[in-house]
Amino acid sequence: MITVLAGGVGAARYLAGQLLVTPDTDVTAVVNVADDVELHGLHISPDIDTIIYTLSGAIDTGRGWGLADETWNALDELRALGLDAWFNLGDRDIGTHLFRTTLLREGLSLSDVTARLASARGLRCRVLPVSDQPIETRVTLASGGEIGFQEYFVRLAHGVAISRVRFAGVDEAHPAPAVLDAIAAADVVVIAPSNPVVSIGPVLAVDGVTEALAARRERNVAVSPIVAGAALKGPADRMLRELGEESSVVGVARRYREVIAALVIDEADADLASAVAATGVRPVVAPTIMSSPEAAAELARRTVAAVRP
Ligand code: FO1
Repeated sequence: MITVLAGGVGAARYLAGQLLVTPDTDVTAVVNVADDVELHGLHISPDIDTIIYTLSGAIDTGRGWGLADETWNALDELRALGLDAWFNLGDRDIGTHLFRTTLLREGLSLSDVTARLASARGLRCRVLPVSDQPIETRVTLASGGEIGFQEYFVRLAHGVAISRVRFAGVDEAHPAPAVLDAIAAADVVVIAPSNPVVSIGPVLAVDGVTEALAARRERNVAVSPIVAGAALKGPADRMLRELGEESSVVGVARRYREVIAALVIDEADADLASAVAATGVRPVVAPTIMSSPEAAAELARRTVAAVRP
């Protein structure tokens, strides 16, 4: 089994590649839930939905989130009624959030709801929230004040400097059922090329996850989301720098070195391979830009091969 620790868009692309080279039923995604947000009475789980929509082919490929062929009537009505609807929810996407919110209110766990969403969209791989308890990424702005992740990422378009990130609720959160077993039983655990701070960070922060990974470090590998010092999408590079870390493959290796034996870095960073090795993590140089499904499949094949027993 291949277990993939995942955030949003980058992880979804990687997982789509993994499913081209591994039987679906042999793949488990353990997904960040700290991007989740309650808006307009709806429980929204962006990273879970991005993965399920991408793997089922329903994703809007231009945006990388939400559903294709969307309409925005409900949101237009909200705005016409005077609500500041800054988080764009398409009419079909709202169906997903109504489904999730209804079942959660009936007492189902986030894991159960996610399993039903995944199977309803025909997925045969497992999609596990890292925890069924609420965890919320809170971002402190360098200019002062603390806001929720989606306010930072969407309402402010992550165009502001931050000074701190914390995961509210993580101390009370437990790994969701099957998560620790999905880590222990995996032939290989892959940390997908997601934002190390706010996508993978919350996953590693859940009680028992880092320990479970460290216990089998030799069979764990990460794919750097940073190429030539920059993130391919989103604010990962700036967040690392603003938090005083290095926005490079070396900075990523330092973050993950307790839980991975190898880090896949792009050919653009081949000159940093020895600096990565100096952190105690084995560098694996390979093309990491997933410009096509075939490129993602080849990346997944080489990533797993880097530590496959
Ligand atoms: N990202 C945006 O940049 N703007 C949006 O309006 C937006 C709405 C949205 C709605 C549902 C959903 O599942 C994701 C959405 N995202 C949006 C992406 C979301 O902010 C993710 O958390 C990021 O992609 C980071 O993982």
